[in-house]
Amino acid sequence: MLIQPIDYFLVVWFALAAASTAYVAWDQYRNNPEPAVMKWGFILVTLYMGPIGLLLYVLADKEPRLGEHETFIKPLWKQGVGSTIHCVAGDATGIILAAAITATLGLAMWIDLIVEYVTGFAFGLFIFQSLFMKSMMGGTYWQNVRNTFLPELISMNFMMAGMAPVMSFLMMGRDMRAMEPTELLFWGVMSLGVIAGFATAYPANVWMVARNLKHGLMTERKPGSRFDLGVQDKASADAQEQHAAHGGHGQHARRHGGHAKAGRHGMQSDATSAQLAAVAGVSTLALALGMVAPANWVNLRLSAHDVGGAIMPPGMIMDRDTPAEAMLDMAAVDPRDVVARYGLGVRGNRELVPRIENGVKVFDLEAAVIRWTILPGVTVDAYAFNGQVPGPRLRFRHGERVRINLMNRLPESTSVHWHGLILPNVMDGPAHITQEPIAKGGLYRYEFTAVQSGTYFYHSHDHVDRQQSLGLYGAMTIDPAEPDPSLEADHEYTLLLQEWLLREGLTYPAMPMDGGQPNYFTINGRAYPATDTIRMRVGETLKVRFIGSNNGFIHPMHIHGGPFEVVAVDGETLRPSARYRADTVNVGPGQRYDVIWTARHPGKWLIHCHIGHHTTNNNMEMRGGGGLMMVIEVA
Ligand SMILES: [Cu+2]
Repeated sequence: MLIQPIDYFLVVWFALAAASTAYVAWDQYRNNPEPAVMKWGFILVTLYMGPIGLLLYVLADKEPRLGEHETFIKPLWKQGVGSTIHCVAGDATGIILAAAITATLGLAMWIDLIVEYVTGFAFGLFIFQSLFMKSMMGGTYWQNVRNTFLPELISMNFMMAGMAPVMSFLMMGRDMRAMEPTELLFWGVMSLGVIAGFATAYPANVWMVARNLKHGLMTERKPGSRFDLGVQDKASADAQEQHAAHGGHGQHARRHGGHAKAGRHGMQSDATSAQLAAVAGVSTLALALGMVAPANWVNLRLSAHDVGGAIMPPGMIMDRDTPAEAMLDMAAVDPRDVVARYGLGVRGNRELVPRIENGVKVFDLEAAVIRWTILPGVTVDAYAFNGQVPGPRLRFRHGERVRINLMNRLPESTSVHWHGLILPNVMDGPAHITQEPIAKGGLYRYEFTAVQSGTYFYHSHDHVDRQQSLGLYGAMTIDPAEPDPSLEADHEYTLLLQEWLLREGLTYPAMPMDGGQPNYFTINGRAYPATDTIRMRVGETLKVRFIGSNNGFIHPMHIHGGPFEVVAVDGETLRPSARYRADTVNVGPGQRYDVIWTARHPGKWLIHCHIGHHTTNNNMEMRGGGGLMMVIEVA
């Protein structure tokens, strides 16, 4: 699925690559007089390098006019291209196949790289060089293996020196979909890797062609074939010329059906042992650098099974020691897990009507991934109970028996904690402490009797910093057995707070750490100006239940228009003598404050967090503010 701009770019890229490859294949077989192994080399490399492969083909290899191939391909830079194409076709095919297989098997990145190198080298040497070239080079298969070993080693070393860092940094980068062969991004990284590998292998290939260590481009006009010019003398003359142009490699003999002698097949290299040792040595150093250096910055011990598919927030510190679990904790919600989408018409914190079964109030909760609208045109991918953020408000009375069935439809395990309640330990909820986490697709039944009253809430207690930050929480209002008139008001509003981190269309759990800082803030799942407006009249009272469902930040919640009276803290009703007046309460994670505010004068009075950044939407004010802000309109 296309979830990032890069995905659209890649669709276009691979469409161009397919078109380029089709053209090169068609043109090679229809118009270009060269051996099949080179035709295949260009076809494969164009598949991997897209339009760049096509460019190389047209500029260096495609016969410009009938009968000119022999002279056209003579320049050294073109011979170098041919030699590199030949190497890359074999090596890259091996590397890409190995990468797809090792990723599917879930091997660690560092093992991937070694397997890729060995497979690429083997593919290049045993298949592309020795097997396919044998018919042209003559000699036995093993003679070919021996003779091509050193040039193949040098070329492969440089190629992998360019390709390995591209794979390491991009696969273990921010968007680790690049580790999954089922994702377009994986193939995009392979494409870019091959292009980098081609560039790093090219200079050595030019040198090797110049020194007659490797073949460059060749012309083949088999008598009677469509490429036979029918002018034997001219062809022979061209062949001789071509033969001389790069030291000769048995082409002349081949055309006449003969075979060159075993050994160097007429290629007499003038490279000295010292030169060969120097180039091979530097190629090995480059290889080691390309394979090992990225391990300074990225954790190459991880595999596609560990972190494949995770997309990390910009600015998160990821180093060579960052474990997979830390990455998964902060990863974006996968938009493909979204099961339902809700607009501004759907509210959170709606009271859930229970069923009564044998005198027990039964609530059904289902956790799933939804797309939730926090502002006009701004949506988050949330973990939500019953398709709303916050989850539904559970209301029951002191003394009642309550059962909550929790169905887990999240892509990960979960559990629920009933914050502040006195209940049997096994019903308390912390995963791995009092219960096994509820697996994906699992159902768990919580049951207890309410022995308290006041403002409480429930929230996820499995990977809390991720799940609660993504929206897994809801209010619990427990009414006292006997109503207390001093705690009642004309209006009541329950207010649950949350921070969000939304970037480039992806939602990450907001956390007080690098890369996790929030840029959106909501009251009951909406950011101002999309928050509710409370309407009341002068002289009326408003009871606000502040709930610290936010789990990484403290919000000093302030009401304009004069002080309120704090009547309950953390669900505990304060004795009348302990109640106090204030105009701001610090609502920290887990805390609750019940306050009663009186409308003294008509007008628009604000409830808002007193941290300025928390009353902005992505650092912008809209209609006087944003985020944790709402209006009390007093008539
Ligand atoms: Cu705040």
